[in-house]
Amino acid sequence: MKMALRWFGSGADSVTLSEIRQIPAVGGVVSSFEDVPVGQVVPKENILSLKGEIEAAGLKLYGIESINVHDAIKVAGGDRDFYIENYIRTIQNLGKNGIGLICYNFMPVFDWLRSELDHPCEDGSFTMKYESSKIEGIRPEVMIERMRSGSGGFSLPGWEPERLNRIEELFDLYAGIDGDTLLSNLIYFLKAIMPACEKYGVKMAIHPDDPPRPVFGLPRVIYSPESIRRLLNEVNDPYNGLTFCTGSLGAKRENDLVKMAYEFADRIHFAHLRNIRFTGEKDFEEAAHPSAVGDFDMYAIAKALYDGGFDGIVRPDHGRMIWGERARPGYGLYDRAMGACYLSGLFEAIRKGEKL
Ligand code: DNO
Repeated sequence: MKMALRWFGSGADSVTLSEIRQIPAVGGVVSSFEDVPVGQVVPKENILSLKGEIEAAGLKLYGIESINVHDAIKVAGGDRDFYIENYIRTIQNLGKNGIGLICYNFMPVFDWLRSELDHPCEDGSFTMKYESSKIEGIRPEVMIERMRSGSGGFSLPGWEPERLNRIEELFDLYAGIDGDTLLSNLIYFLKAIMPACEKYGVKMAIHPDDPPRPVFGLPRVIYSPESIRRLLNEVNDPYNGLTFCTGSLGAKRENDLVKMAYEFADRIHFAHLRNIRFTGEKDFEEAAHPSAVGDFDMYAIAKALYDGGFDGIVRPDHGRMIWGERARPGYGLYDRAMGACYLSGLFEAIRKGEKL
């Protein structure tokens, strides 16, 4: 197990590499190429410069989160093979330069969604909230209108804001794409890239859908043990793996995170370990990492990963804003640093406990 922090890159992150370097137990980061548009090949030069900057700070670049997948691939557009070819060239450039992990998602139109980013908590910290009534069941036209007028009720922290200008076009693209079609488009993509992943040693780790159910009429593809099992079996290659995001999968109460961690451990290449506190059947607030303050048993999840043979990268996930920090939603320094230490402690205890 290697402990990482997500770092968006100089200029794109309020947290610096030298701050990350001071967190005990964190040996590296996962990072991204925010200046390379989705669908384009990530040039070798960008990879070398990112890697060089991170290594100069005494850290390692453990992987890329994310190399986003172009919509043409997700909807099987006429030019999907062109974009798949570009993705393969990116895999080649990464692998040849020693980067062996890509986290990506196959969510239509949006990345993760929350209804509130800055909710004041009793203890003086601020956290993110998800209220299903503000997101699920809302018709796309209503949602688009609310987004444009800023009267939201929801926020898009993981999204490129310029996509708002093309939002109708994006929704039109996905009209008629149901869950099965989306899954077969994902399988087509994975089968096409697997030879390159094997050749260049790059593991693919799909991030589950967040929230794990349809939003604004858009289908989902990775949200339950059955859907994960199906994908892993359809493309039964060790390079086709999972980002085990406890907060995303665990927001569906039926998902037994401990069982899932154990069952999929050998195909989990990357783990996002965070905790949430349910405030309703589908509603939740993002909690700090320890089991004591949320609804997940983080020890049992870490133990299931360990016992199942997981040996990938772990990172703390969304942190609250504490001690007056202002940062990208979920991605400040302090709460994530505490999360990294807590999670490292769990893994150390589990590892050493075996020998006593
Ligand atoms: C949220 C993140 C996601 C994730 C992407 C992967 O905090 O986990 O934005 O990076 O879905 O493509």
